[in-house]
Amino acid sequence: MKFIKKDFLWGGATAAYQFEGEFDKDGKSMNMGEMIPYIKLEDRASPGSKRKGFARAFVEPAIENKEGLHYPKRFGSNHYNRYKEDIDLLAEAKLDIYRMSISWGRIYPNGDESTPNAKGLEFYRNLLTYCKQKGLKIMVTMHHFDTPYPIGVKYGGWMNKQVIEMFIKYAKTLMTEFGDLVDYWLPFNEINISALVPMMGGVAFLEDHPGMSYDQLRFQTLHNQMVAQAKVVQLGHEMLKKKIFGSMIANMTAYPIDCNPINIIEWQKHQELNRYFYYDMAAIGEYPTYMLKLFEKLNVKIDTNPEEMNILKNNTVDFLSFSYYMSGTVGKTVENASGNLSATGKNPFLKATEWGWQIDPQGLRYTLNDLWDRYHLPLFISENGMGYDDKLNDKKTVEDDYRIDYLKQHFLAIKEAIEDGVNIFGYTMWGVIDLVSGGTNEMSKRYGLVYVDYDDFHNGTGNRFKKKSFDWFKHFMESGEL
Ligand code: P53
Repeated sequence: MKFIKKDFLWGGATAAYQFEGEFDKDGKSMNMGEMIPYIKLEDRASPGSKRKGFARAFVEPAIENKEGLHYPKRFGSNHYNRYKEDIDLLAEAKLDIYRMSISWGRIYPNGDESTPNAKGLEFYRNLLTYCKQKGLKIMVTMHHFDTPYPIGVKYGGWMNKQVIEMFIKYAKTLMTEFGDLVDYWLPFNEINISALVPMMGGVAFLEDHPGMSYDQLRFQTLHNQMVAQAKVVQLGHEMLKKKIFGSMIANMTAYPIDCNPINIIEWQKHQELNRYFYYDMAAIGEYPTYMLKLFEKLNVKIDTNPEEMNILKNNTVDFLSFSYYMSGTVGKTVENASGNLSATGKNPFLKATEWGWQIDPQGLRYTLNDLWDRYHLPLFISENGMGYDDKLNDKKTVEDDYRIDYLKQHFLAIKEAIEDGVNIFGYTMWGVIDLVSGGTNEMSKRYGLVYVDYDDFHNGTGNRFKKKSFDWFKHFMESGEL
């Protein structure tokens, strides 16, 4: 590969609960995402309220079965049955690496079994072996927003310290069974989203904890997952003797809206709270002082002990990975920027996708430089891409020049960051084969190089069609030319 540098890994990413389907096959239990029905667009986001659209697919109460409702994540892209065809496509596009997740509920459906589900192990062994045969390197996410629902019901989810131990048992099984097949491990996808929306990340419900504040719930959930992550790193280093364990954070780069000093302070606090806190926990293994102060202010008391704090401190990650889709703006004078931890404002210099995600390749260069300077750990972009309501044309393809342009600009930004001196070793494009949207449950919010023939209600053949971006990506992989 002439572009960028030798050994840089280019690839694509998916997640089990958006891609596999067959939600109840071969002993698998359900997770929260699979109980959230499709919500009609008119009932969901309106322009400028993308946050509502995002929240609805996660915060909506779980409804196991209601007639007339469609549950998109139960069906995904039917990858469970079509995995060979999918991996063939990834190999044909010449990807170096495939990032996928393993569904906890296929391995330990209730969490507390003493032995793993053989059928679940068999599926992933076949899949991973097939990836290796096709020459792909593999990054596995152990938890991509899919804690088994039975753990939520019986144990109250991640508020319960027993769940940490159940997760470690699951992680140990994965590393024992697949340690020789997997190249990189991410214990948690977007661990910071757990703190924002604990019902999704961790199956933790306020109703189970009368009198508890939402802040207490979400920061305790996050703490327990951070401890679990550090324990996986500890165990993984012992078992596999390699530095292949990373964190994964939904990166929320924002700019100050202007040079008004009050806005700079507001922006600094926003970035501490929404970015640096999580990276610090994973890379340094300590709570930053501003978080301790915030906990005092919010009356949050983290249930922990010296042993846990030592585990956090002594088992920091080997590399930092993050998702990067967009940037935002922050300031006291920005409407929409306060009150909500993740909401950011508009930037007049940027264009946005239909879902209001502001496209900002230079923000990726900025983010890479910022993180490298701060942490001196190798970086990996584990998600990036453009959601678009692609239409299949008469020639059974999609002319997705907008996506090619998005990817090209972001690849150039990575190149610039490397020229700046940043140590980054790979990139996986999100939803490389179309899958159900995490945030909105739509099939029609598509990211892939490959179109999957399902609509929002899973009408369709499920057949795969290469988009124009597929050929573009393949050419890039073969020639190094953008
Ligand atoms: P969708 C919020 C903000 C940024 C990334 O998102 C996020 C989220 C939560 O959805 O999630 C990641 O499908 C996540 C994927 C998800 C992807 O971004 O809502 O790891 O599961 O599909 C894109 O457009």
